[in-house]
Amino acid sequence: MTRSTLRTFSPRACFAAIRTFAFVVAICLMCAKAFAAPAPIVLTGSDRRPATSLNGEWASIIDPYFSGLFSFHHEEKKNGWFMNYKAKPGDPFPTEYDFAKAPRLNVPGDWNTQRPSLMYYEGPIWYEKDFTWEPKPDTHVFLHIGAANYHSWFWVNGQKVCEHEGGFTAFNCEITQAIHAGNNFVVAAVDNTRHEDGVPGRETDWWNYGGLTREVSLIEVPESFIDQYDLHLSRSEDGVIEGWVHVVGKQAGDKAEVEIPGLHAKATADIAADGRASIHFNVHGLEPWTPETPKLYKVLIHAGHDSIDELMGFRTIETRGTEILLNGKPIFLRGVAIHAEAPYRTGRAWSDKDAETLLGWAKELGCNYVRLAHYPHDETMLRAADRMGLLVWSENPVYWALEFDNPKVLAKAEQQLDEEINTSRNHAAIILWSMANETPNTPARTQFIETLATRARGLDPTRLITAALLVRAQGTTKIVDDPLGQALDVIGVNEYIGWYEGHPDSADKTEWQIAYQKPLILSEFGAGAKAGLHGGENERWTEEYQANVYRHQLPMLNKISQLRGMSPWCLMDFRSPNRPLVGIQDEFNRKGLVSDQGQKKKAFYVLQKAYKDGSIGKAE
Ligand code: GCB
Repeated sequence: MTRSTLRTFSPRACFAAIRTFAFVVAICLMCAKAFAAPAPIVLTGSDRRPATSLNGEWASIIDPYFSGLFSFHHEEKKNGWFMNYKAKPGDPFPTEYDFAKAPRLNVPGDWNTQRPSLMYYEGPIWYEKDFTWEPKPDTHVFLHIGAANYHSWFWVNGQKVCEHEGGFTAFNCEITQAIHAGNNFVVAAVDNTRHEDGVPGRETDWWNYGGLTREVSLIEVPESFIDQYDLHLSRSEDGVIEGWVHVVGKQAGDKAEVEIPGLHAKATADIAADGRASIHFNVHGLEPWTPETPKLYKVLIHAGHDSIDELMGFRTIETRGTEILLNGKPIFLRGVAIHAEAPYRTGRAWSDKDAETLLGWAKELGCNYVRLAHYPHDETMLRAADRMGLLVWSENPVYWALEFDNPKVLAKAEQQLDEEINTSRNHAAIILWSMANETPNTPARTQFIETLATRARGLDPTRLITAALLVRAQGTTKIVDDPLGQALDVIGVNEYIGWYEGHPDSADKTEWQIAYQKPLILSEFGAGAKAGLHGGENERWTEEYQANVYRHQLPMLNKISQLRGMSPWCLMDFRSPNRPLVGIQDEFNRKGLVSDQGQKKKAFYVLQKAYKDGSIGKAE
């Protein structure tokens, strides 16, 4: 042993080290206790349950210095200063804020488009709403949040009820112990700061809309309740619906029951010790869900005193070689990519009207499919897709470069993937779970996304796994050989020939070399155009240029023998801070086929013609 190691192990030093360690542990435990709150849960089909809406006006306080959240300077302000908004007699501090006098923000809604001073705001904003409540005996009450971008904390009557990270998935915080009869108040802190170790990370090509961007409500369920379920048409047995219903707090003798009155079919199953009841039953005369006939059935799910009245379609999706089979038949996915940007008013989309307008344009284009980029869209959009007959690619927000070697980042991506799948798994419209978009080809990235793909398959073996990959070029040949392709059922590929590289007619000379004998979806191509700007077909930003890019892309794509679908970028112009070109972009990505004000550009009609006359997608 050297002198210095001996010194390290002297009894005095040891004692000091133990004391420091104990002190650090104590501080950590205190912090953990102060910040601890039960993890939120997923409730499948929460929009089908009776709920008390908390939508509408909420009081708001802007907190750019995070003083309300993390002030360690004043003991009294620690850990959510603003949550104690009702000053108590004897409070050592004068109350320096008052939600009653604070300006209002609408929920649902991003804050950016509600107040000009908030357009560029990134940081926390505090929300508060009063409500009254009449509790029923033996129930659980959940605060349902459709989405809060990005990190959020919730208190009910001053008691912390949950914390959530991830801006595009729904979650439910149990508030049974915090809520009481009569007047109550809920306080939320929502922070849209971007982080290197976030999912997505610091850089995206869309506006970082903050706030309670989707609906908020109170959901009351019986003591024993159905939290999740999965019902789908079997791929291996004809005319069989299978899946499971999961019950929390099952009581002795409880059974789960699934009934489809329209098919005179009913299944009853025992609930196992883990709360899960396996469902498997024959149905006769089922009309499978297709884009042409998007038949939805009323499905009644019961367990104990709990019941959910669902509306579901049934179909199968699988691959065979390079084909995609919907209900056993090859299909070509005539699609378009869509951001959750609200038409006309801009901002984050959330309403039925937003969904119907966007998907209505997709139908008008002749689509049977949409890529809902680059994060999970809301239930409203998915319900509309079910109703309107549009197949869906649903996407986890693993976008561009993340900290792929950071296990915490993987955990965040996994959590969002779980929430996405567990929330949306009963939508007939969804056929593809996309793990990622345009991620750099590194071993850490490949391992990260393979882990996600395995997890997604474990959670839902009935759908196809995809990701939008980058391609590499050798002369005029585009090569798709990203090793991630091995983990996918369907290869997605983005390319911008004629926009970020070459000219529109460069597509004519382009050959494709694809390392995988799997179906391929051209998940993005496109070009920018300002609606109403006209000029020559080689003059950038004009509608003519964009239409020209589409005219040259389509024949090139038709030559890719394993092409089974496409979703050009994109349906509608959307806000992005990366697009500052004055007079043209004005902070909008202008690759939409429709402007944010609903003007259809020339390329819309080029694509519409190809989709409608069948000149693209001969595979069908
Ligand atoms: C891409 C991205 C998409 C961008 C688009 C563009 O490759 O996937 O998010 O918005 O390109 O317009 O550059």
